[in-house]
Amino acid sequence: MSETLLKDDILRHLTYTLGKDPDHAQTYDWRMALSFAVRDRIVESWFAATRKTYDADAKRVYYLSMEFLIGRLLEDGIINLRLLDEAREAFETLGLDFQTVVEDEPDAALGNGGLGRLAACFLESLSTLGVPAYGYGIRYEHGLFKQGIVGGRQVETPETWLSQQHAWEFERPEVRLPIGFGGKVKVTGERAVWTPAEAVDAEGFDTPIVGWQGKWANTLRLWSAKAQEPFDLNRFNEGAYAAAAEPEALARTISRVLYPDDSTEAGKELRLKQEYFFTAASLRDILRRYDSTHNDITQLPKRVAIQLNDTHPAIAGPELVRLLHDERGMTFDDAVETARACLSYTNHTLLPEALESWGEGLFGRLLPRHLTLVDRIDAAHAKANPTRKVAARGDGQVKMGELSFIMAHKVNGVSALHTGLMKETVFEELHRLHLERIVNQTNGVTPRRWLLSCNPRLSGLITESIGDAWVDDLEQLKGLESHIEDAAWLDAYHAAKQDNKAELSNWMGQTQGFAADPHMMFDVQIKRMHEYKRQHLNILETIALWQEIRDNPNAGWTPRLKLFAGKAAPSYYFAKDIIRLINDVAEIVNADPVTSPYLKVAFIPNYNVSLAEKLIPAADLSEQISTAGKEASGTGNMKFALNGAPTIGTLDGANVEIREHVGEENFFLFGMTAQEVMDRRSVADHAAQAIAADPRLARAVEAVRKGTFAPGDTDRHAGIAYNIAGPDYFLVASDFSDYWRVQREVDSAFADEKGWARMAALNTARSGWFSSDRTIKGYVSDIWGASSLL
Ligand code: 9GP
Repeated sequence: MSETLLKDDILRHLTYTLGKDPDHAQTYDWRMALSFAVRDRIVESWFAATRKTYDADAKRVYYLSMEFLIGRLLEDGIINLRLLDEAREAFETLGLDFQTVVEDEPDAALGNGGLGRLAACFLESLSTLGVPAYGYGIRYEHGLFKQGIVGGRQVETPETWLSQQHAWEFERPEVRLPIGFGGKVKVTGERAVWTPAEAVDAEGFDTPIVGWQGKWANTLRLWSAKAQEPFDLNRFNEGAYAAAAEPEALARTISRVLYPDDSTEAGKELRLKQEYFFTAASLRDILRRYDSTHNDITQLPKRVAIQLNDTHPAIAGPELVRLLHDERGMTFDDAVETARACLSYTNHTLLPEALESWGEGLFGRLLPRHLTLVDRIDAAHAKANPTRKVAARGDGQVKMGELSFIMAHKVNGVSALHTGLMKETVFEELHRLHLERIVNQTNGVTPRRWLLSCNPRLSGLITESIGDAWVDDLEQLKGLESHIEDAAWLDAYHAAKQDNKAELSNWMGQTQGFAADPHMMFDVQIKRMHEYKRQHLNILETIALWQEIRDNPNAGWTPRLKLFAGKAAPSYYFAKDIIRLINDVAEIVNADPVTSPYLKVAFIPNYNVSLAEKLIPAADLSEQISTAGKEASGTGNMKFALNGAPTIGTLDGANVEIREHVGEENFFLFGMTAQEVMDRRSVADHAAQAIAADPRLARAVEAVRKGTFAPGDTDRHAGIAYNIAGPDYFLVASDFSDYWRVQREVDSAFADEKGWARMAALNTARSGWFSSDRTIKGYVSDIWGASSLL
């Protein structure tokens, strides 16, 4: 570890790296100077880790993911290197506010939600555990869009995290790999030569990811698309300036935006190009690294484990076969076996719209060689297994779920329930053929970011009570249970939550023009906006509650603040309508003098990792209310439980395991099970029946239908009301009554301050199993066959 003082290094970087006189430096300059000073210290363990990996000729894990939702890195680095006190002190003596500097960092929002955030937690845990690993993804110029709320509606603008220099990355101009598309395939005998029609270069940018206590650092390598010929000078000289720049602009398009809207043909093509682009670049990089110290390619699986995060990198199967067979001369069968021994695949959803498939036309046009390889992979699979029913190609489509399954030696789900459902539904036939292939690895979250860093009050109390070994051994939180019966300790636990709530409330007052009373229950639902996550169930219950309080204001209501945050995909209109309904309800409800002391509603715009870090420590109640069978796992649910917010939730995803761990008396369960959901769907008029049976629900739906929350535009929310009363695929109406009933149990439980604090503390004490360190250990032993070098 560096011998110099952090403060001296900050000043040195300010002067010599940023060229700024301290007297004129702005927040940005100080933040960059601090980041460079911290980065220097990370680089030391990064190099040491790389050397150790080479010396040990260790197996490396390669995590291929379209998304890495890393958020900010400065505080992560400071916390993991245990520099917090020194950094604070340095800024104090410089007369600057440390928190302002840290919060100046833009979020790296290279992901949509859970899948991307999981990838980020996994990288941190891999480093904490000292497992040699690389994350591979795309260096999007624009991450997930910025969400504004205008007139209650979501408005999207581009996110610009790279408009300032990104402090953490190292550009690798020497790592520039050509990636081709389209063109012709010439087959000679067994082998084929593919001559692409167009090509772009993939340039690597490396970010070191440091683990707890700086003992190890792994690399996140993100690919940026560059034109091979940056500029057409002849056309420029002809005066065709736009045309001269076109090749450059077209090439850059590939890494310009996270998840371009793929509702159009052009959008689909771009998406497939992105997937092939980063997967092909990563595989070539992996083989290059392997070749630098090995000369027997058949031994590849001993040194290389490649994890496919969802189906986005599924093209890795045929691409690796192509590299091994066409380019390295392995027989086709050996190439498939070798590729399969390296590859494994995580499924993150059972929703049909998220299981990718590509039309053969598009696929064959962009990747002609791969299309024939998919057919050969299918044929070999069918020959080896008594089936013709499942194949990666069929009905004019290339099915990436099937392809990933067939090309992986292990396939995993992300919670026990989800893994079971995978076996019974989407992969039923394949599972029957390969009984050992599907395994479960329940998700987890890194305690460094999701407790130690985001919740200093609670983590301070924990460390005072049981020491700090919990930080990388989270099951030690169990040691808190013996403190819970101590009234003074429980008061301290409760006070930490109250202070977090007061802090959030101040922040909301300053930034949202709305400061909530911290004595209200902070009831929080923050996640992507989606019908299956049922934010509309929550807002419907809010409406019913408002109506009931108005009817009877003196019934002793437990004051609640309903907090929402989340982004809707730009072309997902129903989800956007739900955002508008929430905002419209907030406007009416918050202005109602009768209900105001008991009920407030807020939608906080632009949900991202940093906002989650603010909201979760201040939450009293965690809303995890998806239709059972639809949420593969959830990871927000784990963060809330860990930070002492009991869950109101369905038996879905990892909620099931959270309930088992924290105890059923510390979890508010409601709603149908996954099996009951399936049965209920076959009842004609299920929604109408549910509405007829519950006058409270009928009244709330009617208020939405007739435009109570959109005076002057009374049809505005009719679509939502018709959906709930009609098709209601996600069974909002059918689960409403039970949700209402359990919410009232929550009211009474919260009114008992001590009882609630106890329940919250037990959630913290019993959530240690949900550390991503535990999850990674599972992948290491059951899937990757890698090991820790610490
Ligand atoms: O929807 C799942 C979420 O339940 C899970 O926690 C997360 C990480 O495994 O993945 C999400 N899936 C996706 O984002 C897309 O498949």
